[in-house]
Amino acid sequence: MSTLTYAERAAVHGSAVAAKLLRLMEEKQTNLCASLDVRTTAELLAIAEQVGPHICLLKTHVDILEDFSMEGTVVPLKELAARHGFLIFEDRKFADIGNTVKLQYSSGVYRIVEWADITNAHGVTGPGIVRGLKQAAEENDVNGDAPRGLLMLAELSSVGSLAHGEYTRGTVEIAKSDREFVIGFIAQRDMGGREEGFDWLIMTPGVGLDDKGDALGQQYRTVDDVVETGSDIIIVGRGLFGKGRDPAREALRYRTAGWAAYLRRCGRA
Ligand code: 5BU
Repeated sequence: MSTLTYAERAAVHGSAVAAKLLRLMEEKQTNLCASLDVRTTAELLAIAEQVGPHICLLKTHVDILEDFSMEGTVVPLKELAARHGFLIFEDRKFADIGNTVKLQYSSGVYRIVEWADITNAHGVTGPGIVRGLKQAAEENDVNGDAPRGLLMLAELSSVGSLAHGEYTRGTVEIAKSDREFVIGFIAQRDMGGREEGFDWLIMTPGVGLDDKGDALGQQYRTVDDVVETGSDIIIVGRGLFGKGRDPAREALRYRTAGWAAYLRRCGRA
């Protein structure tokens, strides 16, 4: 795993969006990504406002929202992102042929490519998925001011996931097909690549300090555990806002734990 600081990595990173994210992590001193699976735009914006000062990234599943619209949801969310200084990650988990995912990314109700800095994809359909999504990202970025990055789904947090061994290795190979657009992985541990010149960001869901899991297969690991095994960004959802929790307080708690674990890994603690 990387023992460099986020600032050191930002300075030389080949992806504009990864460099931007690493820079703001260092500036804000946070490696926390808030995952807000809520049903209404009002809830999404209210929690985003509370956790905004503590996060580097906000992860959405916009298809859960009952009232999504570009004007009502995306515009205020982008305003919050600019004001608090965080990027947006739509956890779309694309999983189709290149031509189809290109359309899914750029069109329909959500037009994800227009507003999400980062999205993700499964490797199951092969490297065409990266090419299709990249084409949509390039066509959207006509002015050169909307860099986009893709995470490949190398591993999952849920019980009985089939994404391990050969599947994970194959997904890593697909990631190597595009050095600029693929910025890293959703994974539970480091995915290597540094000896070949890759500096992938590892983002890890399934993080919780108070619960072991849920009734539907989710499994939680601690902040220290995931950072020690190579996670660069911890993704926390219900740990922040579930069970009547106070999102601002919990975000500060996870952020403090995540930053301390990162400093220890870099030998700076
Ligand atoms: P939670 O409330 O912290 O359990 O939410 C976890 C989020 O991360 C949720 O949005 C999932 O879709 C997402 N997730 C996950 O939990 N595990 C995985 O392996 C992947 C995504 Br990939």
